[in-house]
Amino acid sequence: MRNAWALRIRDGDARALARAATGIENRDREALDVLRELAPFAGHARIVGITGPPGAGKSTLIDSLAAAIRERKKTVAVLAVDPSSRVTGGAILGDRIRMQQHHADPGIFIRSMATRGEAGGLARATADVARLMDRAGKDYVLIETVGAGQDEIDISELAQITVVVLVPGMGDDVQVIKAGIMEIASIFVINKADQPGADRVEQELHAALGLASGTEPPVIRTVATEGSGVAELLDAIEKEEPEKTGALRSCASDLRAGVAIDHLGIAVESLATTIPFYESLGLQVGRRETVTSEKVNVAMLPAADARIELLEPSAPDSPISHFLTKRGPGLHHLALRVPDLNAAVEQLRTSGVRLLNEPRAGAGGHIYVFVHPASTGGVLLELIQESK
Ligand SMILES: Nc1nc2c(ncn2[C@@H]2O[C@H](COP(=O)(O)OP(=O)(O)OP(=O)(O)O)[C@@H](O)[C@H]2O)c(=O)[nH]1
Ligand SMILES: [Mg+2]
Repeated sequence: MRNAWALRIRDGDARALARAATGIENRDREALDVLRELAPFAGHARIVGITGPPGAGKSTLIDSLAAAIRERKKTVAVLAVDPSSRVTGGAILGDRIRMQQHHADPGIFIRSMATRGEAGGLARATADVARLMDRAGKDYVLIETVGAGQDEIDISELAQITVVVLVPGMGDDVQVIKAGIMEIASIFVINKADQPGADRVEQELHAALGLASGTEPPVIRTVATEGSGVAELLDAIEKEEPEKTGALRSCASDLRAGVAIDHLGIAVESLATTIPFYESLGLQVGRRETVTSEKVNVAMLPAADARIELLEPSAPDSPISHFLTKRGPGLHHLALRVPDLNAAVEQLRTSGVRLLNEPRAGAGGHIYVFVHPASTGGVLLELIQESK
């Protein structure tokens, strides 16, 4: 590590860490470089999302949980996410006051994050700050978000373990929540168990879970204001097998450094009938070729920095013929250009992602690898080494 700022963070300098977090929220180049510099340390922390309806006691619970973590001599970062839609000032202020008792403790890092205006900006900043905390060496990263409907940030995308907080009096709301966040819960908490109706909500929950298949996640009752049940919650979190995908996501920011869309591959029955449509939009065929090894005729139509790649089978046993038979014409693959293909491949492998081939040279001599659609949201993904 050559970056002095990054070195200070690894030395446990809390101010250097806080400054990096702010820089990352502001998409400051130097701070993002620090994040990349720390990449070798990725994957240490347990990233725990705490989600649930407004006022469920998430902040109070996190406060107690942080204290319990510190008692076990572990370090923790707390990120509270406040989408602009619900920033009244009160929530963040309340959290600050509550958290003040921890402020003297360098083992706890606390940050409230509000939206930066840009769509998806909060999610991205939160993810990167969480990665920073992981790479800085924190043992736990706790992220508070409001779930159920207000999906400014999809916590399950980021967290390895997702704790869904329910409260008495939710009644049929449990059924409603089921549609959204039931699936992502690794652990359920019934907070405010000191209030009437805890039994009822637990029954509703079990009924809802009973309808779903698979093993039931643990259900833990807490009274966050008194800290009861919190040790059990921490035990459950420690026992959970962190999702593998989390590790991949913790690296996404490095991959993103220079990632660009290279092209979109579209499988077509006939180039001759498809090309005129794209030409009518003002695109022009830049290159045509037949790739004999893949049995495909290719037409490349440059569009700004990327290209549209039309793929027509050149033989009945072409992979594109199979695709057309199975799925019909349409998006065949997405190709992304990455700055360091070998590093990307290594990270994907460590994360258990399915690669379809060893990196190899394709048309035009570029090196590429295919990633199975199961890992990418359903589309075949081609990763291409950016030419130096
Ligand atoms: N009786 C009781 N009250 C609780 C409990 N946990 C939290 N509260 C209270 O519930 C209120 C809301 O708590 P918060 O921790 O701010 O809830 P939150 O889910 O973080 O709220 P938002 O961030 O605004 O969505 C506060 O007045 C807490 O003191 C509990 O276990 N029992
Ligand atoms: Mg809160």
